Amino acid sequence: ALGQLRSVGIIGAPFSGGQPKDGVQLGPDLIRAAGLVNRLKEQGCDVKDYGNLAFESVSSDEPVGLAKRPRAVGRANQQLADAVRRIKHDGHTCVMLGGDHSLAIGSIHGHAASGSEVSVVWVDAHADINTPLTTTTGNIHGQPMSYVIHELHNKIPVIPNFSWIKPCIAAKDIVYIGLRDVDPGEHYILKYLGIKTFSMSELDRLGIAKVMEQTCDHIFTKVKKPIHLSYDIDALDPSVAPATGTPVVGGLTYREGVYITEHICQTDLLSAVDIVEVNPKRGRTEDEVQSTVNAAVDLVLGCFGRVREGSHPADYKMPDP
Ligand code: Z70
Ligand code: MN
Ligand code: MN
Ligand code: MN
Repeated sequence: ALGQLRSVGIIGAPFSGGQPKDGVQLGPDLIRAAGLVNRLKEQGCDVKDYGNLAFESVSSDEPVGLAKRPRAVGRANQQLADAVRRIKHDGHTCVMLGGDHSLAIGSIHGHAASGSEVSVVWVDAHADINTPLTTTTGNIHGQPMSYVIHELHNKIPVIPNFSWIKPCIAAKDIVYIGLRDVDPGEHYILKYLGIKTFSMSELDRLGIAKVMEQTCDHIFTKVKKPIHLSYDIDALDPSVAPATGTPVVGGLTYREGVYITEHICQTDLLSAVDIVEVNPKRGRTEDEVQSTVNAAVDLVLGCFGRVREGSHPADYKMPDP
């Protein structure tokens, strides 16, 4: 990682329509305010901040079936997909700051549209693979994977503002890490498609180092595709990242969470990252908000070469007395 020039393009997506709780749209500016851009530069990255997307409000957006706010979610993701495609075209590793996890639809779609096929490492307490027909909540942040997986295409009904979405990921090119709150329909889909999953139970059994080895073994079985890392902050334990819409006990430690990013960084195949579901309005204290935001920043830094052993520039000159 050290001394290697990494070019990062940041896009903010202040969108909350994939779930009901206010505040998650504040994530991008909060993560920037914690110093993300400068800290990336300090560790040797070239950084271009593309700013925040501006999402127009959708006047009439009644549910379609159970799916809530489908027109707003579809349109926001179309804008995001265009932005991610442009950032990839400009030659950067794309960092998408959400916003809720419905934004993975556009982020993955734009990433996949920019070039070759990609593999997805999904780090989350939740599988977010409900279809609009298996969902019990109607929240589209619990569904993004279902829209981008080839094998689920014939299970997806027509939804307004979703017709641009073409499935672009194969089930075999997906690995989940951190699962501990999976709906019955989602569990069926994961088994039915044979998707590789490391739930918190597997992580307890194997330890994070073996989980990451096996994650890479799985996604590198044939060709080495660029990696899309979609990181829901609620994968981390609520003691580390409490300011999120759906905290679930028994999550990743800070160290496990950062280790995932360090290992993915070392593959040199990281091509796009999502950091989603940071919601300052869900923190009960300022400390809870800061802990969550700092964790989000450290995950991004880990993606781009930060190592805990420390580092030094190649031309470091030891001072003589
Ligand atoms: C549930 C659903 C979810 C995040 C909640 C929950 C999904 N499976 N994702 N919080 N980040 O609504 O489909
Ligand atoms: Mn989640
Ligand atoms: Mn590996
Ligand atoms: Mn999620």
